[in-house]
Amino acid sequence: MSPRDYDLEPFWMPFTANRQFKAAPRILVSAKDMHYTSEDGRKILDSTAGLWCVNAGHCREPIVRAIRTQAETLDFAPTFQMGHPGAFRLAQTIAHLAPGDLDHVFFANSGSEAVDSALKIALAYHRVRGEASRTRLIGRERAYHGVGFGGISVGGMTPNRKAFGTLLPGVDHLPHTHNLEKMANSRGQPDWGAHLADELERIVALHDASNIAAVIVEPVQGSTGVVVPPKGYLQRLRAICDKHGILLIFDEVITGFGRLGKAFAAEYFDVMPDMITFAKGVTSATVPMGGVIVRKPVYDAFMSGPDGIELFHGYTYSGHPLAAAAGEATLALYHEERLFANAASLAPYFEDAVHSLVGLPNVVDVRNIGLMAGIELAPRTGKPGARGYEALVRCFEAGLLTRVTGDTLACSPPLILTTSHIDQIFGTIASVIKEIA
Ligand code: PXG
Repeated sequence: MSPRDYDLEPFWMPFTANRQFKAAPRILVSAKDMHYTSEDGRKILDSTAGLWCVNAGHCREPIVRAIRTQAETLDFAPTFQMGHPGAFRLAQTIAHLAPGDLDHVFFANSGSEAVDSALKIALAYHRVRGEASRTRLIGRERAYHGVGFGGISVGGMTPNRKAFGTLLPGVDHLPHTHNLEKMANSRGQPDWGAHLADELERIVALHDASNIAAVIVEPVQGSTGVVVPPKGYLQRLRAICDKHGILLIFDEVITGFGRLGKAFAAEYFDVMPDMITFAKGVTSATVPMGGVIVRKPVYDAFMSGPDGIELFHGYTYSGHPLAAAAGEATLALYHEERLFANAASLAPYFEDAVHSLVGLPNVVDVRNIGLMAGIELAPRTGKPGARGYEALVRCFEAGLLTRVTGDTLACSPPLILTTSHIDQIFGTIASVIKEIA
């Protein structure tokens, strides 16, 4: 290992126990395809596609080339009152990939900005149609929608909310659908829990539909540890939203771009939301980008409103040329290598492999869908998260990058993986689980 030419101290790391990390840092210095290389020169198998995002695998040549060429050709073009071809071409490709009439794309630079954009579009949509009283937003417990004030307001992860005051007013939360007694070790969608969608009717009864703008959910909750929607649940949410004129937003920042073996979870579950938020996989995380895909009637409502600027919202870097080039090259690679189909065809093998962990010490639940899996460990008495964190550290020492949230390990590998990678992922996790008390 060469000596570090940098100091660890000045960087305030996000979502990381800084003091714990800096005492024993895990530094990644390069990556290729399914692997990272650590600072001490070890190859680390990536079972999480970075942070649920490197869907095409690391440092793929066609994407690298596209970014390099773009940087040499047009580094930046103003977003307002100007355009550049890449943003339009990428929007068109995304619109083609999205199901039904989800056919207009608004670009942001992250999932958090995508969520903020979608919530604002929902409010402005009702207003432009003369229903300005529809202002309430409905999220869900345990949801992760990023860290902007919009996202943490509709989000449902207590630690992400508790330090930050009163958040957005007028937000309600649906109950989450995870229940160990009713659904432990389900393969794919649990049979139990569709009725939890009916809680939306109670919220509507409380406030009246005329005051409710939108419901936002992750079709599969990712960050909280892979919570798969019960059979029929998303369909019921859709039906209740339809009945009351409420917009349904799917936050597909994780599930978009092949994670479930289809372009979007909306297609996988055959449920059409009014908007989809995306980020991560759109560029395979090579350049930050996020966005919202909007159904035609929503877009049309704005375009038939008063003349002038239809939506007073946008970012300096909306549709940034480097991100657009990376996105185009990434989507082309997904297509050429049939990576969504690869994900779909490996999903049953992945499912069997993760369920082989059922019955190991302290494993209280194993859950999966597509190429997403959660392995929930029992917490140590009085020390929630400690067992999960130890598992993460030991996996890393054994050459495997995994993800932990509380005591749940999560896997979401790049879509280029093979069965031997799957064997290595769950073989390593099994031996680590057997080692730790
Ligand atoms: N929505 C969803 C569903 C997400 O998963 C965001 C929005 C926000 O995206 P940005 O790009 O603003 O981070 C996310 C992000 C984890 C983890 O370890 C998950 C995310 C981010 C960081 C860590 O589970 N998801």
